[in-house]
Amino acid sequence: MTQYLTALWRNLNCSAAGDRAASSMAIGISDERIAWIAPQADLPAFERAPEFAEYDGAGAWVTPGLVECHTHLVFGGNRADEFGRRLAGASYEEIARAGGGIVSTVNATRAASEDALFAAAAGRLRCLIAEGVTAVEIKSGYGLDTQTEAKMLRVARRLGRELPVSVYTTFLGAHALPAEYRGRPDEYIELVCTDMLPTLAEQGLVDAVDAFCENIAFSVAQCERVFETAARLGLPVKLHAEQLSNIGATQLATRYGALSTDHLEHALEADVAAMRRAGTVAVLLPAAYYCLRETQPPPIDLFRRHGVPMAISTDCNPGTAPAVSPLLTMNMACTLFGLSIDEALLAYTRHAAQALGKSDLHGTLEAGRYADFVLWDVDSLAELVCWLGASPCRAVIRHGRIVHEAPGMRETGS
Ligand code: DI6
Ligand code: FE
Repeated sequence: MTQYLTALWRNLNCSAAGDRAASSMAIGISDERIAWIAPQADLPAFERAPEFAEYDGAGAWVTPGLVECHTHLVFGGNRADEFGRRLAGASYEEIARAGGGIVSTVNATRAASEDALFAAAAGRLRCLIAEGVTAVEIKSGYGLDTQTEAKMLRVARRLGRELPVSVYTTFLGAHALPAEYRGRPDEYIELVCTDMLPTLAEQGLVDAVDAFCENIAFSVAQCERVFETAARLGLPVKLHAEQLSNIGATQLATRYGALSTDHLEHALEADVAAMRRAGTVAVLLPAAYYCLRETQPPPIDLFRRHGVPMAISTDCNPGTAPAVSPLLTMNMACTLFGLSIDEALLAYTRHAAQALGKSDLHGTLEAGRYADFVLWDVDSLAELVCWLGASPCRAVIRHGRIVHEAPGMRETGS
């Protein structure tokens, strides 16, 4: 077995998320994957092999690499002015109906060059990586025409090539109605289904399909047309559902076997039961809830009772969640929604990978998964969640290589 080793990580208090047994473990890596996880006491036999490098984790805690399963990371401009308007009393809906909100980001995104979009998104993505993210989902949805949606998705793909993170793309053409289709939402949906989605899928730019099913966005019938198109193209679906009201979004998504439904503040028990039957993950986005000062949290107890896995993500976007901190977002999920520490850690690893349909690659420390993990300078995993504004991240390892190191990291050669 040792001839396959390229690196050995030892002195780790190894704990899969949710597993509180803190014993010293070592992780063997081969071909970018975890080859084995063994007690440190078993190491001497391996250590004699000449061909592997060794890295001393010096008692750090290790978790799987964090998985961001819901972001709108690529966009032009920013909407800091809306923050001020909301503080002065305007609601998200009012701002959206007055031509602000998503549509103003659409204008900025259409005007931005591909390089400018890349540079701005790369800065945000580096913040995520520095807090332990090794896989991220990135949605389109600020182009709302075929050309700009393609531009956004190409930028997302380029981020995955040039930064040390796995990128999964989601087409969100049905995010908002572009100004040129005002009063003609069905015609816009027709464009999405007959031109945009098939063209972008053909170009290999789409891993999954999302829509915004809400009174201020698209109806159940309109989202269903998008899902029918996705199904015809063999693409998995997910849905922005029950964020501001309940118009039957989750019921639609589960009929199409959605990977996830996201937000869910207004989900009812029948929705949660349908999610359980369909194997749909509940993606919680507490930063958006916080920024919009919502008052109705998602029904966490129903998810627990029905055994629906919960994931958490930043929802990083310029309007409702200008958030690039997974750790702060976990804290919000615990403080605002009442998740336990173990639930929050599982939500950012195993369940987030499940929400992307990528459990075979990400989200757990197991032989065969990518060697994606994070070393944390903490005494217990609770510390990951309890601090506000500090990152105890010591090192991020992706595909078996160190891709981010915090100052003070001690590396030993073999
Ligand atoms: N729900 C959200 O959380 C984001 N999009 C959506 O459909 C918000 C996007 C924005 O305000 O720019
Ligand atoms: Fe979103």
